[in-house]
Amino acid sequence: MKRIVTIQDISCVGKCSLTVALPIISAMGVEAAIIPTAVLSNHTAFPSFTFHDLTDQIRPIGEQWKKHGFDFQVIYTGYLGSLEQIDIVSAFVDQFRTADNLVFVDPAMGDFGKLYAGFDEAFAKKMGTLCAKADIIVPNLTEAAFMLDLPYVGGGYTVQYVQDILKRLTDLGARRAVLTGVSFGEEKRIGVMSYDRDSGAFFSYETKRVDAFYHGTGDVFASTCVGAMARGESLEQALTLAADYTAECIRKTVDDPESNWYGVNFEQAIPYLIDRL
Ligand code: PXL
Repeated sequence: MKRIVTIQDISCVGKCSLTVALPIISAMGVEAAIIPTAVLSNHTAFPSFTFHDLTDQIRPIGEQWKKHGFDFQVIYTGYLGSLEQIDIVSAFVDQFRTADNLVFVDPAMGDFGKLYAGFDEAFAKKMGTLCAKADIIVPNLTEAAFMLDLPYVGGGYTVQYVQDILKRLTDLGARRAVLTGVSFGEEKRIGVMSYDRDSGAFFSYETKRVDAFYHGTGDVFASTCVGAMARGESLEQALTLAADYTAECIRKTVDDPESNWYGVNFEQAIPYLIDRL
């Protein structure tokens, strides 16, 4: 059985990070090992939250795992809470990367041109150093702009513009970069575009845009993508499945009169995900 390790926070309410990654990766038939980097009462999009830092646990967990000889087909990092955490997670990547496993970094730190609560430009630059070590990175346009020190452009951009950002992202060091939440000309569609530095190839995939915004969709997307890749799918197949499943989660949420802004009804779309495997 394939095994992923995912390193990110656990927000106890408000479906994101580990509460999304664990069930999705498990449903895909892949083992999910975790390192929780912090425990929060709820994610930081709420007006207040508790935050208990677990930075001091990351190194000793890694040391135990080395002793026991655990290895991982994918190392997937998401939301991290401090500059120090980025350094420690970078060291973990150095320790656990092998010739054939995959380092997948979701630099989860912002949306709509703004960084999440508690982050600043120094944090975004530092996240760029973790992205440099990755095989695949999956920022949105906000995260890309902050890491590259470029102005945020939220819409009305050209394919050329997105391709240029993707090339600049791989210049940071990652072999392949994916931009999520990309929407060209026709605002009724939304999707992803990727660039492979080695082959020079671009790939893009779009779905019908649902006019609603919910928190945690980036984590649903990234978790599905790593699950599919651990199962041996190509990046392009994984991106297609992840985009389709995320869209299905959003549709389920829109259809639920009791849904919330702070998370998607990803659970109700799990049968769809399994059908697609
Ligand atoms: O979904 C990204 C995310 C993860 N973890 C925490 C967050 C957010 C987004 O706001 O606050 C704690």
